[in-house]
Amino acid sequence: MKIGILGAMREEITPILQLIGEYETVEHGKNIYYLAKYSNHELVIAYSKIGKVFASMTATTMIEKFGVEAILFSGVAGAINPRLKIGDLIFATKLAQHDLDITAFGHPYGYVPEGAVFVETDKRLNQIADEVARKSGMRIGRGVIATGDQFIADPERKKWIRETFQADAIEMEGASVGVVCDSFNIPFFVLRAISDSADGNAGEDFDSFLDKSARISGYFIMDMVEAIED
Ligand code: OS5
Repeated sequence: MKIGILGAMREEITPILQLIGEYETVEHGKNIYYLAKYSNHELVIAYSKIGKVFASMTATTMIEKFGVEAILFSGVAGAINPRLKIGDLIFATKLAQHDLDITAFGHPYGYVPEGAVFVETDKRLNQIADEVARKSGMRIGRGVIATGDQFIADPERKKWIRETFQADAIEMEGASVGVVCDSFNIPFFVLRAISDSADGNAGEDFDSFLDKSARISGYFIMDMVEAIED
């Protein structure tokens, strides 16, 4: 199978590239795509740069130019659910764009006509994640992830996102990748390891835990790649 592995920041794909060791590179649209073989699969790996626009573009390129048949997102997130602690893994069952607002027209937050508030991830990939976690004795959570072009470091905004979308974690790319994959009927999976709690300490925590949490997510994604059948 041809699988796309996407991160937003370079740090989010570095552990994956280190594990793979050998790859070719192709530059396209100011991104580098790393092509490799791993466990009977062809992989296309890239970091998009931060935010929904860059992530949408890279996901679209993976599908339209490189022909990937599934996309796995690997990276870090802020915790919204107080039960999530730094280093914990969570995958999205569904995602919403918390910064999408045409409520002036009577629509709910996160909704635009011909879209939907939530985009759902692939049930089979989510099941594989649960199986991989069970076999390796790791803990993994599942829940709602909210996406927006904002780094959340404000308890009031965090509370609003939790109450409006029942979100468990926050990041800046997942829902946009989901909208692209849903449009092209490509199964997708979003995994995040917690780097901060989206509060007043978020900036400092993020800087301290980015590398460690990115490694936790990246290693788990590669265990999943091994568990995916052709
Ligand atoms: O990709 C962005 C979203 N990521 C998940 C995340 C998150 N999202 C929203 N709110 C939170 N509390 C979150 N916690 C984790 C992480 C990432 C956040 S934006 C981080 C930007 C950090 C940075 N800015 N400049 N540099 C790093 C240095 C630099 C310079 C040149 C090239 C590359 C980096």
